[in-house]
Amino acid sequence: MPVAGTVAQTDLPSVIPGPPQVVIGGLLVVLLGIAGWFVFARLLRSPGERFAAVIGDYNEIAIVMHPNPDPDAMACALATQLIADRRDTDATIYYSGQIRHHENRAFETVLDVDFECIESADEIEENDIVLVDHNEARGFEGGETTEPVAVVDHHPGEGTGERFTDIRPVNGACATIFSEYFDNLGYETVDPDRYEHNGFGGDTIPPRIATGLIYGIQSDTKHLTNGCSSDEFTAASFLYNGIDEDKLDRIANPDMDAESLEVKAEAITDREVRGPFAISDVGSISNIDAIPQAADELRRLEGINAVVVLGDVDNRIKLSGRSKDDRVHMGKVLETAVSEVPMADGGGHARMGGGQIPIDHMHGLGPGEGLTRDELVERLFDAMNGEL
Ligand SMILES: [Mn+2]
Repeated sequence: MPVAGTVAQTDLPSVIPGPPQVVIGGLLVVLLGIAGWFVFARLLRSPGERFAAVIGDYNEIAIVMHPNPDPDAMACALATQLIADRRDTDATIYYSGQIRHHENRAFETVLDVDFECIESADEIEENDIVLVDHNEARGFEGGETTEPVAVVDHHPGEGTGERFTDIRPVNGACATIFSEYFDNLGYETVDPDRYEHNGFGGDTIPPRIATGLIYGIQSDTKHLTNGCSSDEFTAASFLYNGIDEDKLDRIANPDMDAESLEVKAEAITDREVRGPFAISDVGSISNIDAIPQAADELRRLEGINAVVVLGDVDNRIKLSGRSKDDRVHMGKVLETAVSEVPMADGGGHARMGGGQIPIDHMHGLGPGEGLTRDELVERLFDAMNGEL
């Protein structure tokens, strides 16, 4: 009997339908359900929400723009800084190279922004890096070994962020992507006049940032005429109310220094035209930006399909070429034309290119034959005609 009693006792839990098992089983189902829902909800989050969540995980981040940043890169850096600020993350913006071209400098001045210029990765104080408008860090010492935590870009490429990557080559500007992020996050634009009088809440986009983003889109898409998707128009419409027209005008049409205008005038007056091609030598100048600006202007002349402007700066001949003729690959033209001169370089894309020749080496160096200035012009014409 005692034996049977013992058996009965030990059997007891399994004989009576065990409430603990049911409860535990039920709890497991509920917990799994909640976990599943969380995973599902995370997957469903918009790119803007995921980007903001990643940024918000850090106390401080470095936002890195590509070398010689353009308005699109600058606008995206400002947008990232705003998202960081709203999550109490300190963000510093860095770039390498220079902020050149008068529109780029006007962007920096009119929007009153503060960027740190670096030459090496050691100068970046924060441990965690976000790349905007490019997907692989370059242009500064140690750039190649940088492993960013997040990457947002519209250029094709292999670069990725450790925790977040959003690369959309279909878009004409990276600022388009950031406009969508703001929309994702429920941010709203605010009329610049109202903003000045009433300040702003935590979900508004300051007009200077909306203005920067629209100019980023405009300048990367030739004012919405080139390389656009419908996303650029959606972004423009989203930003519209928050645009400060006065600031936008000052960025888009900055005052030009007298020398740039004079160089443009000289490039046009002294042009040498052969068929659809023009070359202009503007001589010695001090503002290096004036050469590409003059090339842009010369290319707009009726009947001219490809141009090269050359001028002397700092003991070098600088070349800037433009082409709207599919038969003239400007990068290759410049590369071929300067190939005879030691230490010279030339190259670029089909429609635009640049180059430089040390004036001392025009006469040749070592085995190099060198060439005269007139020969250089002849070589440029020959290259444009496909005769080199
Ligand atoms: Mn861009």
